[in-house]
Amino acid sequence: MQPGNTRREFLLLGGAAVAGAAGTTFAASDTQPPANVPPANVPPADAPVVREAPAEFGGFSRWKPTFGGPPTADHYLGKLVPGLRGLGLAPVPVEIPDLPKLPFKMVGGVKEFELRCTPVKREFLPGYPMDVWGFNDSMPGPLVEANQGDRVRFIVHNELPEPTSMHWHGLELPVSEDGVPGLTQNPIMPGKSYVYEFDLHQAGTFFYHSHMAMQEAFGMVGGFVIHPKVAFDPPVDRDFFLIFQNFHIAPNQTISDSMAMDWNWHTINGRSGPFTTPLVVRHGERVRVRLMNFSPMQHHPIHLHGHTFWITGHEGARIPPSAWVPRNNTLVGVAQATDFEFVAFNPGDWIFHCHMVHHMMNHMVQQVGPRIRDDSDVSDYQNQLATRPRVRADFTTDSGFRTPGYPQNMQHMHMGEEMMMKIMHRREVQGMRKMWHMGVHGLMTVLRVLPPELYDLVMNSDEMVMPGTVFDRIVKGDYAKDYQQ
Ligand SMILES: [Cu+2]
Repeated sequence: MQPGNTRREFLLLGGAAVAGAAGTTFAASDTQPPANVPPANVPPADAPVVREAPAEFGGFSRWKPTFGGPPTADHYLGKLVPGLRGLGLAPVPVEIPDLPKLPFKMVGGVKEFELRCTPVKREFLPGYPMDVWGFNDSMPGPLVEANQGDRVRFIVHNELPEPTSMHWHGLELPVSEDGVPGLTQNPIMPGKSYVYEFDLHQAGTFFYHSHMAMQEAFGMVGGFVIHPKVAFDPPVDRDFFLIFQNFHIAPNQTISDSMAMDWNWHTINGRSGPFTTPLVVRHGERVRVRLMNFSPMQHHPIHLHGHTFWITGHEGARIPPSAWVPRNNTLVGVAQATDFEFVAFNPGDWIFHCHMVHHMMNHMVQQVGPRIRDDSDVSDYQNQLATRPRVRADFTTDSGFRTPGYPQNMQHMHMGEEMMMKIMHRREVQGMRKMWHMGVHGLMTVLRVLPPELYDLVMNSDEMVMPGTVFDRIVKGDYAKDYQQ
């Protein structure tokens, strides 16, 4: 890789791409934005398209699907193509959709964090608040972001009705801080607190979790990123963290059956598709996704459409580039984390999902029969039918989809008002196709690769963006042609 002039050219090109806007078909709102909000960069529809010819890296273009290569080359499938940032800078902050970050304060040169182990009501889908356990009233818990070389202190308060213990997964720390009940410490009893303190000499994607098995199944986990002092080369422009989980929650229940072996509710950062918030990036950016699987029992083959990604790290450590593997689907096992990196060269709304078919649905139930124990028989069930009313199967008015079989038979995609508001009225989904949510369930989210002008329109402006307009602009507009000179 020759980062010198080439990288500077790219920075300029990035600026030129933002300035060289193409026409748009968006409907503008009637109201002017407030004085302190700059107007969106949307020129009239007949504005000329001005854009620099895309520079290429060894046959690979950041603006369109290209091979690069040969396979031994730095730029084969975009392998070492840098982001639009310069070399030698600090890493970009991690973005964790739908979850908070854990604040800290400096106390005597130590980064001090506080974690409360708490019951949590987490809305997996609008109208579906589930009873789970987590940290600081969040499930998964808040993201811990720290730097290589930090000394950290965690004050852990147990607000659960039973003992707990905290483990720092993957960290090379003194055994007294490792958080295994009995083996390395006494459990933290209800109402009590415990202090962990250690140095961080590693860098990478880690996590923290209760070391009580059933508590793990209830959701007690959070992400833990340790940044290197200088961003890894090639630098990424965007850095996301996603936590994949499974739960078994029977119809009309809100508590997960942690003894289950199959799982019917699936969440990314505590939400099920289509409530998962899309990852919105600019066309041409280099992107990292740190994907962690904290499902109790099941592994996830993770698939990204429209792009080839490189596996650049695991929860162990950064992988040397000579050992990176290009994939479009990779298996992430239980309690593993994998770092994906790719250049977002292909504009559009791309599904990013687990490929297990049972993980591409939600709240599935058995179609027939009660589950009975071998000391019981079906007459016990039949004698209690009055206490087990049939689930209402009204697809037109049941906004909550509280319906056996949903969504395998896809009877109706009607969404109630609350679900519609919370899913469709988010900045990140503006301009997607009107019925996009039909194809996004369970362990699915969306990667939106938007040309800079459309990115600013969606993410940074107060313009009204009509359903379908951004997608149409990419598919039918001039962008594809502009970038494929
Ligand atoms: Cu899966």
